[in-house]
Amino acid sequence: MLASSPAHAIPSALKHSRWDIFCKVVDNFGDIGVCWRLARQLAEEYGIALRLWVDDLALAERFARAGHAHIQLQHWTADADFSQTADVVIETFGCGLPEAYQQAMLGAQVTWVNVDYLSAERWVEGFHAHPSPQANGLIRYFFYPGFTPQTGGLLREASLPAWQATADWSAFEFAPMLTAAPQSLTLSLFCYAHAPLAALVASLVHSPQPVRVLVPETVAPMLANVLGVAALRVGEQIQRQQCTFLVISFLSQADYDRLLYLCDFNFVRGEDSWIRALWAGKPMIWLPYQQSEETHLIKLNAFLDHYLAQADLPVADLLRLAMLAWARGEWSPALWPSLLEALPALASHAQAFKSKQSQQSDLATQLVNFIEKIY
Ligand code: TRH
Repeated sequence: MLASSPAHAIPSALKHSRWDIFCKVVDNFGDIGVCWRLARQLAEEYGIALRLWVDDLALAERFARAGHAHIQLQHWTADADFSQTADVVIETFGCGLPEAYQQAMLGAQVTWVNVDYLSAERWVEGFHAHPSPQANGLIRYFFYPGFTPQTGGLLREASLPAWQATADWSAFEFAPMLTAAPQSLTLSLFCYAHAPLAALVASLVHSPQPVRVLVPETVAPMLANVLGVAALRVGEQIQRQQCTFLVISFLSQADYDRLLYLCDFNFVRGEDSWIRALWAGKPMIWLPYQQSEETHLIKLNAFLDHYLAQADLPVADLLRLAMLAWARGEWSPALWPSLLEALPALASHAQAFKSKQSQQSDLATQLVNFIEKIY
């Protein structure tokens, strides 16, 4: 079943294929954030009409908002009807497929691909695009996102350059507050509870240049804690010397993408906002999702090796120092003034990385081409 006027010609073999995506929300927003973004791109660029099965339907509806003509949200519950399989099923982050669905697959011709977590680690290249025969006879393929040609690429919509060319703050409800202090740098702050937020806040309060920090409402409780106030509501502004904090509502994915692009500096986390900050082409600090045995630091160093490969040494040293400090909870007061002083060099590095990484075929395109081959 095809959606109308797709941007790409879907391979003829897949022309009438029906697709299912399965998403299990572990925590936070990234599982559904990545799945919703992938589903939107497949629908809008390839005209694929698909069902997105999600266990946390309420969270999915928060992303889907008014919904999407070619994406049917399905509530993944134990007693859901899995008798009608799709032709292509995309499992995400190794969430597994319902037993009943797999049983139904045995009697049908279904292509099963697991799109896993993003990592810059080298081992990903050895596992990408390999089949994994299952005990029940089904074949599951592993598809690993990544930064190199030997991986499945990164999510990047074809419309990115076009919407970035026209992006501005006017549509944001808090826009008037931004025009009030045009000389301030605008930062976005999306982090986890384990971030050394008190240390960062202290360095921003004493910033050599005035800064304004846009704080998503989900991060506001952490900031309230650091500032010693009971609570912070959406729309609330708090000034501490050189720094003005502004609490903003949870935005649509498209608006949050635009915000990252319009900010001067972004603190991001997890997986989806990490990549969106890279496509924003602005200086950024990434906080990986915390894992046991410091696996997240291995992931961070692997990313830094890739992100800084072409960077001038001072830029590379400073960004590695800052991102490791942020991830280790060791943010020192000198870091923010150093980042501020190096901002022009950080900005040109971010732009250079964005244009180089944009040459890689995007994940959805590689996924469609891969599925055409194994279909
Ligand atoms: O929310 P996260 O921490 O999600 C995490 C990661 O995905 C991590 O890899 C995974 O293991 C864990 O979940 C279970 O960070 P992430 O990946 O950036 O996802 C946030 C999503 O929320 C992303 O799609 C952007 C979106 N978002 C909005 O749509 N509006 C907003 O206002 C904000 C702040 C985020």
